[in-house]
This record gives sequence, C-alpha cells and structure tokens, in this order.
Amino acid sequence: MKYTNPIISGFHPDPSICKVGEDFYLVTSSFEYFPGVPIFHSKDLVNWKQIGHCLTRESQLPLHQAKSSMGIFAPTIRYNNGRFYMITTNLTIGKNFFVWTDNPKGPWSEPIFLDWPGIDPSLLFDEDGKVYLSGTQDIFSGEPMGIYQAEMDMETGNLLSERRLIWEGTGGAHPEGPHLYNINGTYYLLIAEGGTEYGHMVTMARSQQPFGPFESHPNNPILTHRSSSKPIQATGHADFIQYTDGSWWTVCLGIRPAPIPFSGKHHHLGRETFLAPVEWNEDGWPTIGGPIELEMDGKSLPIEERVQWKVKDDFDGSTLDFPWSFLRNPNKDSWSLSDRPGYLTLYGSSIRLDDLDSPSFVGRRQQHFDCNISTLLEFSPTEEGEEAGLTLFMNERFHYEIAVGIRDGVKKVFIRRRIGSLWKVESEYEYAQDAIILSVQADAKNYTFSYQQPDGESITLGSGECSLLSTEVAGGFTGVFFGLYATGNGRHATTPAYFDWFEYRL
Ligand code: 6LW
Repeated sequence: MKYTNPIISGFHPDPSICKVGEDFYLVTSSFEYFPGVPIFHSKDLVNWKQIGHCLTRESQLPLHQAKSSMGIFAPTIRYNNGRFYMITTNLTIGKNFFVWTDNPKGPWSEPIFLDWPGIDPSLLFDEDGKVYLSGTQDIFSGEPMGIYQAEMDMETGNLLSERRLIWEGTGGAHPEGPHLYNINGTYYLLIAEGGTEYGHMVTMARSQQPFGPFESHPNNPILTHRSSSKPIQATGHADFIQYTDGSWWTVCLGIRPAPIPFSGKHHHLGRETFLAPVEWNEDGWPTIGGPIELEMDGKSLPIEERVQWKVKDDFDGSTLDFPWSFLRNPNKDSWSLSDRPGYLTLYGSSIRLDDLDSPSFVGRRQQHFDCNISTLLEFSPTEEGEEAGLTLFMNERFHYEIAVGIRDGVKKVFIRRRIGSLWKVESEYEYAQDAIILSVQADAKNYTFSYQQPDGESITLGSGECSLLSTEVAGGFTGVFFGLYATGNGRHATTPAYFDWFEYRL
C-alpha cells in the first residue's frame, strides 16, 4: 500500500524513533516553544498520533527570553529495560540533559544534566549493559568538528570513560545528529552532514568496536536531495528503526518548498518528518532506496486507516489539546480555560509579539499549504493599544496579524504585517460589535485575511505573501504557527479576550 510523505507535516524536525514491542514512539525538536519535545505514537510507522510532550514543566524547560530558534535542539528517544529516555540540548541554558519515564504519555522525570558539550546527544543501550553517549563537537569552542562519544552511567549521568572523537564524517560541514546502533555485533554510526539546508545529507560508517576505528560507507552520502529538482529538499538528520516484520526504515527531516512555478525556493512550513525504506546489501551496508518521494511504497507495512483530521477545537476541555503550544514559558495569569468555561481566555500584557519574551499566545503549527483557519473572538477593549486576534507567526521579526483593538481611541479591525525591520498596519475599519470571526485562507503563495460578524458577510481585508514568512527570509529552525494572542502593546491590558472556538479546515 502507498503512503504519503511527510508522515508528520509542519514544523517537526530532527525526528528520533524507538520501538517497544509493536508500538513505535517518535520525538522532534521544539526550540522556544512550550511544552517541549512533542512525542507521537504509531503502530504502522505511517499514521502518528501525538500523545503528549516530554518537557511539560518549567523545571524541565526554562525558556525565559530564549532567542527564537534557541531552546530545545535535536532530541533522541530510546527504550531500555521498561524505561523510556529522551536526551536533548537546551541551548538557552547551554546544557545537555535527559529525562526518563515508564509511561511515554508522561509525566517525565526532572532533568539529569550532563557534563557534556555540543548538541545532538544520542544514546545506545548496548547488549552488554554499557551505555554510549554520542554527540557533536563543542560548538562554542574550537574543538575539531566531528562526532564525540563516551560511556555513561544512566543512574547519575556521569561519564564512565573519556570523551573521544570517533568519526569526522566524510568532509561535509557540520557533522551532527549522530545515532550509534549495534546490529548483529557491528556498530553502525549514522550522522547528518552539510548543515540543515539544501546541501543536507545522511552519511554512515561502521566498526566492530563502539569507539571505532570507523570505516566510511562506500556509497556516502546514503541520502541527499542536494542539487535535485525534487519537491522534497534538504533531507537529512535521520534515525533508523526495524519494524516488527524485520524490515528496516528511516525517519528523517526534509522541507517542501512552496510549489509555485518559476519562483525561487521558499519553505514556510518548517522542517517536517519523512519516512523511507532501508535496504541492506550483501556487504552488510544499508542503503536508503533512492530519493524520498511524496508518495512511496509502504511495502510490508500494515498501513492503517488515516486518522480523521480534527477541524474544530471549541476549548470546552480543562486542558489544551496537544498541538497547542506557548511561546517560551507562559505567564500563568495570561491564559485560562476555566475563567469562562467553554472559552480560551487570554489576558494581554505589555508584551508584544515582537518581544523576546512570553506574550499571551497560544498557537499550533501550520501543517498544510492549502487550509482555512478561523476563530470566533469576543473582545471589548477599552484602553488604547489593547489588541487581540490571529497571528501567522514565524518569529518575533516575521509575522502577520488580523486583529481587533483600540487604535486612535476607536475599536477597529485591521491587519498588520511585520517583515524584519519593516512593519505596517493597514485596512483599518471601525468595528463596534463585541464578537467577530477572524479568518485566514492559506494557499502555497498567499495568506488572505477576512473577518465577519457572526452570521454576517465575510469581508476581505487584504493578503500577505507566504514567502516573506519563510525560513529563507526569516531564518531560524522553526515553521509558521497559527496563533491566538492578546497584548496591551507595551501597556498592561485589562480586557480579557475570549476565544470561543478555533477551526482548521483542509
Ligand atoms: C539540530 C541539528 C540540526 O540540532 O539542526 O538539522 C539543529 N540539524 O542536528 C536544529 O534543528
């Protein structure tokens, strides 16, 4: 049966995967967003359901005033002896650490911090009970580029051997994202090279000893889409897994530049998670059977029915659904699901979306080029500058809004576009009613903003290019978020913003 790539769309980069019996678990990096490190479950490697996050407490994930695309870098998830381990880097505090749990739905433990530099830490629980920690060079010192490794005590996080350079890669920039596997007594080291951009690639080496010497795969890179005209680009940062029937697969990251003919490459959905089959040749080397395609053969995978897309979130629950995230650690008095039951209430503060801080913001990843999002907002601001609405958010310097607020003493609906150092508020119209439906129609090229009174006519206010929110323009490691927000624009706001529902239509 065929399956569709990406298997997890939208900003879900640096995927890592593990298996427990017939259950598979996958995590991705999350940078400045909270909660951190989303975790997914699957039975068929194709259909994935989010079951929570590994980092749900500030004690696990301090992100105060974290720069955008800092915070949590690539994670690794592994299972050993009844326990799950997730190891990663919080670059905002410059620390590598791991958390563990016996239940992947959480909660996960407090962090065990490591005396270990670099990024992209990974673990191998070897058959003899030894545990190997591997990662990159110390990116803040002039340490030679390459993959470093040491033996580690999982009880304490202490190193049990010296830290050694085990492989420099094949000469590509930024050798990173290492994963060591012991497969039938041979140690295979899988890494990424080229950096997380169009030149990205996956390379491999092997040895009969965990610390090498490592022999480079004769056909490196075993995966790259560089210099190709494929609809999927920048493939890299992979992790291998053996399915229950013995077949081998890899998950990896990649991007889908917006499919607009005769236009430069721009991707605004971020780095997504892809799946591809792995074959082993007669010399015991694995190969990723060719370029990754949007539609691929699922071979022996028992692919299940695709989970139906949940269109409407009416905030009737006591907790937010897993796809929702905050920007950095949320101020606990900035949001509530109980102050007005059946509504998501946001209390704006002086913090703006432009600030490297925790604005009153609850957002979810854009996962499709073509979609329509809307929300019913009840908001009766009184003070100049009080504002609430919908934001299309790449980072604090690149975002668009359709919102309601007091401007020049009058309650208006308007759109704002912030592109780097440029910003503009336009299409301002007086809007007296308390309730308003704000909508954005997205296609691969543009976002079109409109509003309507409940049961009224839809009025289009304007549009903005998706490319100006793309990674190629805005930089960073994340992707566009659809966010609900409130702010006092520099002054403490008093008026609550009540979001009745949010719709994400395909
Ligand atoms: C990640 C590194 C990388 O830690 O980018 O694509 C960093 N590769 O391996 C952030 O995603």
